[in-house]
Amino acid sequence: MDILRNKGTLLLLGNEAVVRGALESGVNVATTYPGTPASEIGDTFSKIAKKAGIYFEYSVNEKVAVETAFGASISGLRSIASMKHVGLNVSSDAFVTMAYSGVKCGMVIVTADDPSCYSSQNEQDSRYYAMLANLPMLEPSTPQEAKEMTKKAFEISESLELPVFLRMTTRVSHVRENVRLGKIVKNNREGFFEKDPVRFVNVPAGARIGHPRLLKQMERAEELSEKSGLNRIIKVGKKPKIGIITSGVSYNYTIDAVKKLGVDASILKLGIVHPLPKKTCEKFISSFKKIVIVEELEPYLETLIKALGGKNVYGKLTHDFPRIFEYNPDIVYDSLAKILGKKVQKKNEKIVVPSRPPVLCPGCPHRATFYAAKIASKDKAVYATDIGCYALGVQPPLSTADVLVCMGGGVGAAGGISKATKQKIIAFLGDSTFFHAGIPALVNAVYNNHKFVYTILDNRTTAMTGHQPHPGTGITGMGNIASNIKIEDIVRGIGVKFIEIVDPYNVKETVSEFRKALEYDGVSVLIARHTCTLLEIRKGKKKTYQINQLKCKECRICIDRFGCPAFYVDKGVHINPLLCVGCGVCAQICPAKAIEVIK
Ligand SMILES: Cc1ncc(C[n+]2csc(CCOP(=O)(O)OP(=O)(O)O)c2C)c(N)n1
Repeated sequence: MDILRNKGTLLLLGNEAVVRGALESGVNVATTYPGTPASEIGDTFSKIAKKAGIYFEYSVNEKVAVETAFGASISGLRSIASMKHVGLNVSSDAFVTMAYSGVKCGMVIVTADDPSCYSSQNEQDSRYYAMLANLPMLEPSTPQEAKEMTKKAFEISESLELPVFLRMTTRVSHVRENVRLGKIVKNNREGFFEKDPVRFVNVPAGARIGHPRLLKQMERAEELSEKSGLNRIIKVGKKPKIGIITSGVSYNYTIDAVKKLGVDASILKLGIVHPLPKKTCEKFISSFKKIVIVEELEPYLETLIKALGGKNVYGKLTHDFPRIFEYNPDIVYDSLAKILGKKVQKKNEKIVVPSRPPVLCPGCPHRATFYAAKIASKDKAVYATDIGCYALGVQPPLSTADVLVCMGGGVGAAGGISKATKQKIIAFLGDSTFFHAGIPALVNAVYNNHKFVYTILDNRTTAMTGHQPHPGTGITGMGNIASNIKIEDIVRGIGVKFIEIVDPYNVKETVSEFRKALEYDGVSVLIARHTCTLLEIRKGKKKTYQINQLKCKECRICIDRFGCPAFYVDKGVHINPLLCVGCGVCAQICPAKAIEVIK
């Protein structure tokens, strides 16, 4: 609860600093759908919402998160919606039109981009969404700036009556800094929605009024950007010979590299990346013979600067900087050194460490479900999977991932495969993903008579992103008890005729139900329900298993087919008691019955 402290400094993650910035702005409503690198924004709000006197929710998906925040804003309360970059895709249908209506009270949409795809299915550059929707976007470089820019974003949003984006990236979200605190603004206002259908009802006639209004506001946004003080010029050395334009985390690498290289340079650090302060940029680029653009991901600034007449622009389009993956101080130093005709750094010998791909935890119920699916289908099925812990089934020995796109994409693709082929198909998606994006695909599959097994891996939580609740869990983001929405009721309501609920820890039953589901002529739904092991073991471990070496025949099914990381080989197969959670699934699959409970 330290984040509610009123004075001094506090060591904050970039994401926590965003929350603090919102609290110092008198935010009333915060929404999110979790996703790395943005998750800590929602999780921090969830911890403090009651004490801070604000409303917070884990919405069912990002689109609903943005819509909920919008509803609050047009009712006169400040609101913030946070998500990861791919979540911005999900919410985009909503905010592109919200830009036409505009908002009333400050509304901030936080997107956290993930260069290098550390925990994502792509590394898209969200700055283009600001261009697409024609909305302002701010980009901080540090946690302190993240706090200040969140406040600024609320002010700009309110002054332009437009939603405003705050773009974070992994390194800004997840770095910690001692952040100077301001005063928390408590705001117990009650909102009131004043009807204004011409503005808020985007039928074509309304939208045609909204679009020119937006363009006008964005002209004001550009003037505001010029005067905001968020776009700064930092001079290094006495006689700068090159001009560098940068933003976000790239600024930190740039300033370090410039100092280390000992060059005199002028750095235009853009805090508002949309709309660009054109006059400032034009003046800056006309002052230097060489302009270097340092930015992660796409050549967004580079293209815009060239469009403003920038000549001798060095960046990604000239292949001076990489176009993919996250930057770091070495990449920026070496790229700048090459452009300036200086020596690149001598590389330290690379330390080779064994690769350790993420794996499903010992006792993970998903592993047991995958094992049963493979046995039942004789491993001949096409496995359409989705985003969640179960995506880790891609690793051998399970190898239960043949196609993965986006949340809800696996079950959608399964339908297409079933129409194109006669193959058996098993699709997997988690309970949180079911609520987020899995329901429309199920409706589609039932209505259009697709044929596949729609498996819901129901571990009673959103495990991958940190165990956030969802509508099936019976608890809200405020920590209140809610009546949980039963997945099976939804499935039944959609008209699915084959529905079975199994406990994947019961191998025999799960295999048997998969067999029946695979034979069913239509969409069969199997709900594999068992609470996430990490949540279960927090309540205490019940058993530990060991291998009776006298009975073990070293067939290694437990390792080569089941693949639980608690097994290891050291003159025979053993179970590491520190890793074993006592699920007992391995004891059921061992043909020699050699796996026994430690008494
Ligand atoms: C559009 C979008 N939003 C958020 C995420 C981040 N994310 C990755 S997996 C996941 C959900 C995982 O929960 P669940 O489906 O229940 O599976 P579990 O991890 O619990 O097995 C989320 C929210 C994402 N990848 N895409």
